[in-house]
Amino acid sequence: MTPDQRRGFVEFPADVADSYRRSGYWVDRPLGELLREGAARWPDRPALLTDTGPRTYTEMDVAADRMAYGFLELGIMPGDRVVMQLPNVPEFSTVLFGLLRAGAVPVLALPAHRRSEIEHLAAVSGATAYLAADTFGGFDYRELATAVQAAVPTVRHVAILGEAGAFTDLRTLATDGGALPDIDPTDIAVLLVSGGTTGLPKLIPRTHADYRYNATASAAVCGFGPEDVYLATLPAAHNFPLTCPGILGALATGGAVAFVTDPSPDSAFGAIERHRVTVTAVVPPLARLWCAAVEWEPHDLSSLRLLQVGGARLTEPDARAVAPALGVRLQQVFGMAEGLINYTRLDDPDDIVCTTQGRPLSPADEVRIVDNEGKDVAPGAEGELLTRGPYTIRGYYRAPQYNAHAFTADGFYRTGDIVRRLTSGHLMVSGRIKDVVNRGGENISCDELEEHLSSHPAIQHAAVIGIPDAGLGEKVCAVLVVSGSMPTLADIRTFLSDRGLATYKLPDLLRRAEALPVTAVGKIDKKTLRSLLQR
Ligand code: OOB
Repeated sequence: MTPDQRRGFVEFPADVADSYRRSGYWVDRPLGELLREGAARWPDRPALLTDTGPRTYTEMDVAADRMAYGFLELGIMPGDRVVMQLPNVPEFSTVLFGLLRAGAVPVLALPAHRRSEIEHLAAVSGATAYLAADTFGGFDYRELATAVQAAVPTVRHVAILGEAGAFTDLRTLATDGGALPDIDPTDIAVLLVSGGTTGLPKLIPRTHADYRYNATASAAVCGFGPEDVYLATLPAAHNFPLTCPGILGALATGGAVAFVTDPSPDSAFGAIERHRVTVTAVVPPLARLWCAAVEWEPHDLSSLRLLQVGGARLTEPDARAVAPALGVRLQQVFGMAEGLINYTRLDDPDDIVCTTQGRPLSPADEVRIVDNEGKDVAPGAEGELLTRGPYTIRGYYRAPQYNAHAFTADGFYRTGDIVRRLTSGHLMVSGRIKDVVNRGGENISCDELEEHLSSHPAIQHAAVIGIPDAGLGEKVCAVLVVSGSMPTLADIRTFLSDRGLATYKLPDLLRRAEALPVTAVGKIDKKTLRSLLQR
């Protein structure tokens, strides 16, 4: 790791790292080698399925190397952070592997992120480059690139997939080269973006060793093998479709990967049929939509063996509907970009699969369930989930103050999720104590949104809360104390978009209040606020 990359990175303690290595959880090979090992084992098998035909493991491996040489030639140095913001296109995988092999650290931004988030991610990571598609979903990322470069001077390079205009064309970068840098598996491989609880999104440093284990152990639990075809339905930059087992899990086990940019039944069912997809992952609202859509979308889904659902709580009725509607096995996944992933197992009884959110991936995952005072609760009782293990971070990147309360002194991550544990080890998620709204699997930091709202000239105080919603689980409600006339929802949404906020974070509902209830210590009392609104 370069000294610049190391700054603000909380490493695993040396003795713990040694024990993970000795137990075989960590192997001393970098993440970018997964594909090279795949090419050695399954040279002619398809690795990537695209609308213009398949690419074999060998072809992808060569493409990844050429991409890596191209990045180095452009001036991206080993250790550099690179904000990568691509939609679910086949190039996602070659760009990712190219960066990994060049020793650069992709900062995996979601396509939905806008100026506010991207500038923040680039600034905190000290990124030297920004990679994006020209346009996607009606949004022009070249304009965003211009704004990011103007605001964050470290961003020296911009490469664009598609019509690059004044920027470097990502497609013409690939080139032949001599040597690639050596990579230490304990270095940061990728920086994931957290849903965040306070302020702007946090960066989650995942090392080569831990992230590789995340992918391979997940692939084993999900029974991945060379016959599998994984469809990236959710945004590929998210931990769930990327590595749980996702794209990386499929490529680690000889399977093939396909991408869709649009998760609607119309588009995704077509892709499942065309590519004979066996596994994919969705969030609960999408699972429910897919179950309904089999009535009107006449596609052959018979290849699908496993539907993973996670990111937000799946209700029991929705869980029970999956197998009969889609003819697949359901798997509930309760995970987090910070690390810990819980899966229901393929051989779990149906009742467990439909009523729990799974159990930890690794025998080395440590789970504690604690009360308000941090004491372990009685077996089976509810409490906050704390966790530590071979693929759970020990700290957010460059966030020492935040880390001081997000982690315990002995390195457990405070998830902010309220769970209870069955004797089988399966967890049931019953709530959360962190101040986020989970809108259909997208976590939105209330704090971040409140800060933006407070900068509106008419708004004196703002509180953001989640309102239960049958479709999305929760909707974003902004409660405003205003001077003068109340702005409309459309006004507020435009105001926030103009500030560069991602669309999924915009409020769905507005409520006016004369004052906000406060707790004894003077914090906004969201519990009271929620009950006032639901009356
Ligand atoms: C996944 O990761 P993140 O980082 O976007 O969000 C994590 C948070 C969890 O702490 C929890 O609050 C919530 O999202 N969550 C769930 C859940 N899965 C995630 N809440 C209830 N039930 C579930 N099944 O969302 C993520 C990462 C990897 C795999 C799957 C999901």
